[in-house]
Amino acid sequence: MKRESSIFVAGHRGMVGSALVRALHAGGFENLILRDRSELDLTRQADVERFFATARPEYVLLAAAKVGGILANDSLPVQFIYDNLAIQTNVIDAAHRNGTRKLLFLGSSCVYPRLAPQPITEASLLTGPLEPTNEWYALAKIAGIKMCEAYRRQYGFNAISVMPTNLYGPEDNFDLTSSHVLPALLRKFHEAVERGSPTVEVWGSGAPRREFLHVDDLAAACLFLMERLDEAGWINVGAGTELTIAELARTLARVTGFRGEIRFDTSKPDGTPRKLLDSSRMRALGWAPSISLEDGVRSTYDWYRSRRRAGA
Ligand code: GFB
Repeated sequence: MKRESSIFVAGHRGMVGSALVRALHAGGFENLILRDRSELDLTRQADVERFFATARPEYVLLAAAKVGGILANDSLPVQFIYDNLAIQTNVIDAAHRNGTRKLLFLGSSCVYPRLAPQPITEASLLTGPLEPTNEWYALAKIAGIKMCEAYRRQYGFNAISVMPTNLYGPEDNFDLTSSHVLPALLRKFHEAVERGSPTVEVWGSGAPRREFLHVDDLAAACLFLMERLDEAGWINVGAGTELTIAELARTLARVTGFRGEIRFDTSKPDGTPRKLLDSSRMRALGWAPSISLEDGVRSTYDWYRSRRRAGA
């Protein structure tokens, strides 16, 4: 991508999209095309076609998606499969037909089988049953990966797919019913300290293991891949380390200053027992994350508190 290239960041108001915009601005890319949902509904095919025919972006970063934590995934199967299939189908096809030079599609580590050997290599895709709590989302994302492959194979369209591990950072969703675990627990501990509550409830057994990557590291990885990767397939982007949900809870309690009791609510689902990506392909290309979990959590907590102070 050149500094003056036109780049459409789909989903620029979300956590990943806004991190991509920050990284692009920092890299001197100023010709960004951004549309919020009121201007362009990406689930409407005719609207997407009209937009692409006029804007004709040279590059597309497809970060628009219906996303959420374990409970949202489990309770809104239609939104997770329909919205994601519609958004990615419309955008990938319109990009191809309107002269886009390269498109980056964002998948998720939950595309891999529930019991994939750990760490999970790219070759694990479609080798076993999915985790039931997020299979609707996973199926849509698998279809997105395969669409990128199909457009490359049939039309030579330069579409690449990136599989990030569990992400966190500024602009994350802190709503307790739809968020992922890290923002949910930051908020629960923060509010417990504020209210002087003696206990905080953590869903599940605390035993599942997860890998967390700061979204600014993912954004840097995406821009790196826009320069370095032009081939079929999909590539994992992870931090390389994992911890249990109980360990994560203790880390977040420390950062927020919560000294009370952490209780595990085993009536809530655990989800996949373990999800650690093998990111050796990324490492071999020369990319590595730079934000430790401790630093990333502290800066995300600072962001969350300033948001609250601003009344957002
Ligand atoms: O982050 P999370 O919702 O998603 O949950 P997944 C991770 C683990 O944290 C699960 C536990 O074992 C949860 O039971 N957990 C503990 C909590 N307390 C909480 C809480 O207060 N809120 C939440 N949300 N979890 C997601 C998929 O799976 O992974 C998405 O649902 C996406 O589709 C994402 O792929 C990367 O890691 O289980």
